Amino acid sequence: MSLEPKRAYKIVLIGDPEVGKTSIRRRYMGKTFKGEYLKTIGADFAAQKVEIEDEVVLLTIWDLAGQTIFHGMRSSFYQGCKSALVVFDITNIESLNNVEKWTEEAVTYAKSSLQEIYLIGNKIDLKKERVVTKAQIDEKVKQLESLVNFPIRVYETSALTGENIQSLFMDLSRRLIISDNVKFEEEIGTKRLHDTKKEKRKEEIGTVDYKSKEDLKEIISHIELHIEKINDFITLLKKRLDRM
Ligand SMILES: Nc1nc2c(ncn2[C@@H]2O[C@H](COP(=O)(O)OP(=O)(O)OP(=O)(O)O)[C@@H](O)[C@H]2O)c(=O)[nH]1
Ligand SMILES: [Mg+2]
Repeated sequence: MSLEPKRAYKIVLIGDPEVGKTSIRRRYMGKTFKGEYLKTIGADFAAQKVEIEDEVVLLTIWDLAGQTIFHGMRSSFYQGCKSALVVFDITNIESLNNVEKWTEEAVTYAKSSLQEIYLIGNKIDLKKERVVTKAQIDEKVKQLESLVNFPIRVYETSALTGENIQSLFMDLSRRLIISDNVKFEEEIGTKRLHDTKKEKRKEEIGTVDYKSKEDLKEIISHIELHIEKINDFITLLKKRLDRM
């Protein structure tokens, strides 16, 4: 397997100040956890190679400043972003209340490039201080799903212990790769259908004589062959769907 990444995906970490966006990114990059809070100025960036599904891809992870003062400059960082990780702190209900605002910001500025949104409840190591319930998270997911056209995936993490950080980024990368592959197959499928149409048109304009029984049989087997190809393609897409 070549170790050179063939594709790159841009990901943004967003959410209220102090929820742990920078800490999640640092933990994923294998850096040590920092207990003191150092607010992000504007945005931070890191790139990480990921080997998954027999492919190597490059994740570029943008960790945007949560402070209101940086709102104006944040918008330009969403361009081309495929996944948005909307982070809240499970010990701070206000940070969950604000996730809609963050989701709207991502949808507005990332536009059509955005393919998926993850809702991340961070700081799960602080069990005794937890105030956000699972029911409140489920309720929030429903609200977010009414804002966007794709399902919201939920993860609970700890940047302190590292719990669920690797699995989150692996899941996210795998979904991006699969969705890219399906798009590619759909393009091939469209081309095949287009070719079938062209063949049919040729027959209609008289390159095949319909009069004899043999000719008619040949046309039928010709069309059946195409139907077979289309059915194979449908089966392939259904398999992909089952794995999503
Ligand atoms: N206990 C615990 N503390 C955490 C966790 N993640 C982050 N923190 C702490 O929370 C504080 C804020 O973390 P940051 O990662 O800087 O927060 P941020 O979301 O990047 O903040 P801004 O850059 O201002 O938007 C720091 O003191 C971290 O040590 C976690 O999972 N558990
Ligand atoms: Mg930060």
